[in-house]
This record gives sequence, C-alpha cells and structure tokens, in this order.
Amino acid sequence: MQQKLNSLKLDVLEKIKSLKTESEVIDYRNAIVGKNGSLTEILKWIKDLSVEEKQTIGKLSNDIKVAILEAFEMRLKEIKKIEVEAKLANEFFDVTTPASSDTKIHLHPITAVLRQVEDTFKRMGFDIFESNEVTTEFFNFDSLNIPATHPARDMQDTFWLEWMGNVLATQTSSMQNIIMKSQKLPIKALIPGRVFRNEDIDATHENTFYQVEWMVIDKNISLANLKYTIKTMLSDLFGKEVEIRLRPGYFPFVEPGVEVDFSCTFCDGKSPCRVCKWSSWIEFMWAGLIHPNVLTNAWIDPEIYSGFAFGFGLNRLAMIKYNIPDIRYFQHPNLSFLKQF
Ligand code: FA5
Repeated sequence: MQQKLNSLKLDVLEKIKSLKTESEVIDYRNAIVGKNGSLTEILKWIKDLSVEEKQTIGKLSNDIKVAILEAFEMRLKEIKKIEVEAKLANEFFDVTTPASSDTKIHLHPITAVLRQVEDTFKRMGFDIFESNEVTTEFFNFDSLNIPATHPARDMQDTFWLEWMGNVLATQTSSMQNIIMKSQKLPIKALIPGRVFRNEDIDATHENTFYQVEWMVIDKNISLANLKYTIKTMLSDLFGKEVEIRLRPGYFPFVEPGVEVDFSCTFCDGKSPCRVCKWSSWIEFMWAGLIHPNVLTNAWIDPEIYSGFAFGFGLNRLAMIKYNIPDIRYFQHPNLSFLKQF
C-alpha cells in the first residue's frame, strides 16, 4: 500500500504540472481527492488495516494528501498569474476614454431567468421573499422534518459555521418555517436565493448556486394546483405550451412527494435529442404537498390547511433555457460568454 501511495503521489504531482487551465485543475483535483477520487478510494481501505499499519500508512497518506492539495493550489495560482500576465500584455484599457452612450447593458442570464419567473408569479398573486444566506440548523433541517439523526441530512453537504447551530443555507426551503410563522394565511410565496453546498465542482455542480422555492398554503390545496402552477411558469419561460409529468419521489418535508419532469423544449419529443437524453422529458425538480409535521412546526393546523412546495436550481434552468453546457460559466468573469445574452 505504501508503494501504491508513493507512486500515486509521483504520478499526480507530475500530471499537475501539465495542467493548463483552472477547470482542468479542478476536474483533476475532483478525480483524485473528490468524493470518489482515486486517493479517496485508497484511503477508504485504511480502516481495514492493523493498528500498527494504520499508524504508518495513516500518516503517510495524510502527508501525501497535504502535498497533493498544496500542489493543486500552487498550480491554480500559477495559472491565474499566467492569465493575468497574458491579459496585461495583450489588452489595453484606456481609462480616460469617455463611456460610449450606446454601450449595451443587459442582465446576467441567471437574473434574466429569475425576472421572468418572478413576473409569472407576480401575475398569479405571489409575494416575493429573498432567502437568508446564513440560517440555523433548525430552519434548514429540523423544521423541515429532518432531525439530526435523519439520513436525508447527508443529501446536502453542509457548510457548518463556527457559531453553534448556524449553517450556510443549503436550500431555499430553509425559509418555509420563517415565512409560515411571519405571514398571515393563506400564503403564496416565491423565494429565490443563493445557497451553498460543500460539493465537488464539475460541469453540473457548483458549491454556490441559486434556487427558487414556491410555497402555497391554503384550504383544499392539491397536486392539481401544483401541476398547474409549474406548467404556467415553464410555458411562460419557454414561450410555448410545456407538458408536465409527475413521478413519485421522496423528500422528507413533502407527502406525497413528486419528481417533476417537463416535455423537452428542444426536440418537443419529435426527434431524439441530447438535452433530454433521448427521452423527450427533462428532469426538473422536486415538489409535493407540505408534510403535516412541517405545518405543525409552524403552528399551522394540518387538519384545516394544506399546501404545496417545490424548489429548483435556477442555474440549471438557465442552462436548459440557453443551452449552456457548463454551470461554471455563470460565475466566471468571461465577457465573451456574458455578452451572448
Ligand atoms: C432541495 O434542495 C429541496 N429543497 C427541493 C424541494 C423544495 C423539495 C420543496 C420539496 C419541496 P435538491 O437537493 O434536489 O432539493 O436541490 C434542488 C435543485 O437544486 C436540484 O434539482 C438542482 O437543480 C439544484 N442543485 C442541487 N445541487 C446543486 C449543485 N451542487 N449545483 C447546482 N445546482 C444544484
């Protein structure tokens, strides 16, 4: 095992030197020290070793991990420096030039999609609340029927803050209890916000991204209301009639829970297409009727009131709308990407 670790270290350090871009470094880092990375896989074996072996191999593997992580950081710094130097050498920016009056100003694609979504919901009489970025363990988990021992906590890798019980919100659902307690019934709320997860970054995953949540609480709410609302929003957004498909799904704070798909807006189900993975349906989000425990946690009587909630990733919706292949473009200050919108 010692030999395996040492040769992995040499290979990785050598390969790091040849990486040319930030995303190459991040992808390779995920492949080595990410959740299923090759070093992570080797480290999983340590628990099966004898106590003596654990002492030597454990220390060695830790030293190797630290050395590899340092090398990744160094390479990232070098790449950034090279990029800045190339820019300085090739770009000339005259700060004394008067601003052009016809400079086109436009919204970031995520903001553009959010504005369209908000317009639809304002028309349907929804109030808009911004989601808190720092929240408590109670709002993010317990109030949503996810107590400390619930395995669903592991579904969302959380950034825990040093102050006891505070977290960076992993989901806009963390606003449900707050809004339920602070607003008069009936409630129709749209809750956009930035959320954070301790995830490995790749083409479809960010550690900082946007979600939008809807929540309706009233008497006699059913899945039919939920379906109609989603259909209206997506049809508005894509400018054509979109079909909705509900499949049974599990989320601790909805009962029944559903997974929501919509008909592929690229091929309309007529010819196979890459976006819908040749299925005619695009997997969109989770939703469901609000679990009675969640209502009770906010002092609402589930015998009288019911509601629905759903939440989706705004970055992913913008990717579908504009056919953007990589989620990392959104946070990258790359003007040639941004100018296309
Ligand atoms: C939730 O966060 C639930 N709060 C959704 C919900 C709301 C369920 C209301 C029931 C009722 P999930 O963990 O699947 O669910 O995340 C929701 C969406 O956020 C995903 O469908 C995806 O579009 C987006 N998302 C999740 N993780 C990431 C990530 N790392 N990067 C970018 N988008 C992500």
